[in-house]
Amino acid sequence: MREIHYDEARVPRYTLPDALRFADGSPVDGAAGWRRRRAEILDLFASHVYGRTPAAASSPVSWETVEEGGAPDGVARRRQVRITFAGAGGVLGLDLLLYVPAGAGPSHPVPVFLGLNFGGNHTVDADPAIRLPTSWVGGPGAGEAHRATEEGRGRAAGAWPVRALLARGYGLATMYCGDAEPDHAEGFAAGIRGLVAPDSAPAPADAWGALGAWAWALSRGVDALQEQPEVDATRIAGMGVSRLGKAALWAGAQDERFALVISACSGCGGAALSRREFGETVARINAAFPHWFCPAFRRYNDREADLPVDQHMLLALVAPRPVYVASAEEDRWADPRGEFLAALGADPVYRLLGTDGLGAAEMPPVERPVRTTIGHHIRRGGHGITAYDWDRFMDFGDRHLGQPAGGR
Ligand code: GTR
Repeated sequence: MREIHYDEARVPRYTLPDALRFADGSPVDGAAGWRRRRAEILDLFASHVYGRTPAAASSPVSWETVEEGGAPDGVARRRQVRITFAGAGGVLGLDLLLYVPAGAGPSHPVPVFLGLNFGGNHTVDADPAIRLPTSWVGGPGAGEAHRATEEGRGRAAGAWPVRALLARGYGLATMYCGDAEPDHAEGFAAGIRGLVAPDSAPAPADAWGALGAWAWALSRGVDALQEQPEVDATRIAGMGVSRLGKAALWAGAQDERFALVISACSGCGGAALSRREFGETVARINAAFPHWFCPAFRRYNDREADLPVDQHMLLALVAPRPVYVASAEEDRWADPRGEFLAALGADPVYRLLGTDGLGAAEMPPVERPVRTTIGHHIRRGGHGITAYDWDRFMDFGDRHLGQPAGGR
């Protein structure tokens, strides 16, 4: 495996595949041509990177409100919805936690940020009414039993500014990624992938991976949000950080019901260009996380130049809907420059579709956000998500989804 490095001088010369040329070399002409090229690119990502989302995974899905109440501090309403998928191999439950401002209702539906969380909905806020996940959990405090505990309440609150979102008129919806698939190499058996195809070993080259399963969960979240009278389902922003930012981009690429898509520090297999080979590489990610991508993606270990796509094309699949790429200065593993260059690489598609694309030709200085239809910032600090990131995401939401009434 090629050595990992952080040296611009060692970035190879590369040519990105042209998003605006069909596989046969002919140029894409206008918006109608882009629809056809879009389908081609979507298929390439399914065949070579994330795997195909099986049609059998789209239904039947049902929803049930399992808990409702006022929270937090009386400024909002909380609702917990159990999303149930019944497949050939059994039943899978996803718990959606929704907060909306107290004034939201059928005559005043609000835009919502929807994102998966890493440790369970109860980690997002100390609110004692949040249900603990019953699925496998990893990370600190999970113990050998891998079960969520009371101690985990609010542990990830720093990554989820619930009150700030509500104060600006937004709702927040979140689900635990492990409900859809526990994040470890054997997790598929307990998740949607195992449920849909219980006996499909060995997996075909284009079989979906965990990122596909998490993207699927985000779309099931949209299904459920469409049923909530306080939610404006035409204004759902799909978001995620790191591996869940990769999943958010893949969800937003496939599912055009996401009005806006945000990734933070999503790096390799997310917003960063694979061909730069800077920081985390294809070979390294496939070795460390063999369950994330489809088996075919391994063909590109140390052979990034052979990929029929690169990640600028994933961002382009969101076009003309607004997409935001957030990076962090010290997060070199995720290659911030490669993330910016992917945003720049998506620009011609956004412009073809009549938007203002990315309003920067060079990588902007730290904490100078770009708010055109392709949004971007690089903030101080390291890997993760901060209040600074969220403030910029809300600014971007105000600009592109329309400032929520009741917001500032
Ligand atoms: C890292 C992984 C990255 C990123 C990150 C995360 O270990 O190499 O691709 O996804 O995890 O999810 O925090």
